[in-house]
Amino acid sequence: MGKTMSNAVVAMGANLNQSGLGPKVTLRNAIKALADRGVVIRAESRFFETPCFPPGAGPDYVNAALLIETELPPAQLLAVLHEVEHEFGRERAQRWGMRTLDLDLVCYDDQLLPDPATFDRWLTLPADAQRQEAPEQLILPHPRLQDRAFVLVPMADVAPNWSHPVLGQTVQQMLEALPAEDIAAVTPL
Ligand code: PH2
Ligand code: MG
Ligand code: MG
Repeated sequence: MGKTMSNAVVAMGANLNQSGLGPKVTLRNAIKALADRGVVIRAESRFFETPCFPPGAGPDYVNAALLIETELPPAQLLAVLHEVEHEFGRERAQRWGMRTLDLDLVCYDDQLLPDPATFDRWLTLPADAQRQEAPEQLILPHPRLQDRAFVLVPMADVAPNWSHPVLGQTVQQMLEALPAEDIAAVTPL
């Protein structure tokens, strides 16, 4: 393994059927599609059923996480994720809308993108603004990962000791900071 290899976590989610196939099958097929494109999958989380966020916005999700190893820089890796989303019928319409497949790049080593000031603006964005605004650039780590049990619980399966470069907490520590009921609602399938 060359020193150019990086580790990244991809959060997977789906809450709509696609060509008659349910979210679980879609996630399974998407993992194969990523591997077919040369993405090296180091670890796969369990699959979880999770209540839709925001509550009432749609059916429950199936969520999972992958630890991957790659030579692709973040933007190119993201392009591969978008290709696979497209292959599985994803149409980008509505912020936080329902989706047949969502592949989010959650972290890439300990990189902070695009720069510390921009990251900080997204990290501290008030809740009402989060509903309105979606970043046009890739922000890493994902600015909401520390809030979401449906990201952290699967991530704890594959990268429990990854440490957030700004918050200084591991996945396990961020998870322990969430309300117990949020964690309990994320149920293994
Ligand atoms: N993804 C969203 C919006 N809401 N809710 C759950 N439970 N899981 C998700 O992956 C999810 C969501 C936007 O990508
Ligand atoms: Mg997404
Ligand atoms: Mg998402």
